[in-house]
Amino acid sequence: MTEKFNLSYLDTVENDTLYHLGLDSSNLECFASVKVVCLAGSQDRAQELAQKLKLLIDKDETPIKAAASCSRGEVYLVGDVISMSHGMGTPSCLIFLHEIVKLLYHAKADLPNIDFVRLGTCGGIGLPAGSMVITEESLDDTLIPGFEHTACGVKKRSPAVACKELNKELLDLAEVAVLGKTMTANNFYEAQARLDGAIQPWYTDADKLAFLNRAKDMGVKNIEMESSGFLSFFQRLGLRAAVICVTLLDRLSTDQIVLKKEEFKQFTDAPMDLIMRHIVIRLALK
Ligand code: R2B
Ligand code: URA
Repeated sequence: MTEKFNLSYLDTVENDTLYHLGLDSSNLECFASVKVVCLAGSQDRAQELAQKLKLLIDKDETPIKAAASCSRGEVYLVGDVISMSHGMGTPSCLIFLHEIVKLLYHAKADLPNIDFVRLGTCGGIGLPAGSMVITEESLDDTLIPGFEHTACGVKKRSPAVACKELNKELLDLAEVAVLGKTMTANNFYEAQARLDGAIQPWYTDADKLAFLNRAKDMGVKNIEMESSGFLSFFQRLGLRAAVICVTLLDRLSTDQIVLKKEEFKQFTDAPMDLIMRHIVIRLALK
């Protein structure tokens, strides 16, 4: 279901407030030639990627400054690439998606030719920690495909399928990556069938494994908290979007993430390295 990108109804809004970005629709010319938007959950990773991009694109190592920053998230602009944070969970992510697409529209950027890529962390299902997963399609936390959202008091389900062309471009560049389905959960604990939350679960370890194995048999490779809303948002607009996540643990073995700082960095560097290789091609950099 594509509602197609048509934001001309926003032209009647005199000075459109992008509240969570701390901007409005004036003076956005610097974003007009954006070609790739990278989104990470945390501000730290968005900043780290921006700093790496500055070295890659501008050959400059001086500390990066945010183009937009408020307490909720940060946007960095490096050459024709945005690196920004979207917070944890689909509700937070969707706010930033609405506002970044509005920003790019007001900046007169070429939206149909922009790649929107989420770089995230996740739990793997039957994959060792440190595996890179590219999402083909997302399911909700009851294993129903797509994303259910409420609009004006009405619940609707939309498909959440990644852009096939963009996925192929990323897979061709990745040294090792798995393509598969992703389960998007509304919570890190019970919705991901963890047994170590603050509320004693009604389900047993056997129930948890039965659920995770059912997901595995359906082709689910990983579990995170934003991809279904993310992919369905861009699919509704008919824009190019993909999700690359690195697994921090194998959920068939454990619920707890116990990683050394260096391991976490090594794991989360992998999706950044992949998107940078993609950016070199998209921006025709040498
Ligand atoms: C992955 O990691 C976060 C939870 O720890 C969440 O944003 C996600 O999708
Ligand atoms: N993020 C999640 O949402 N789940 C995990 O298990 C790890 C990271």
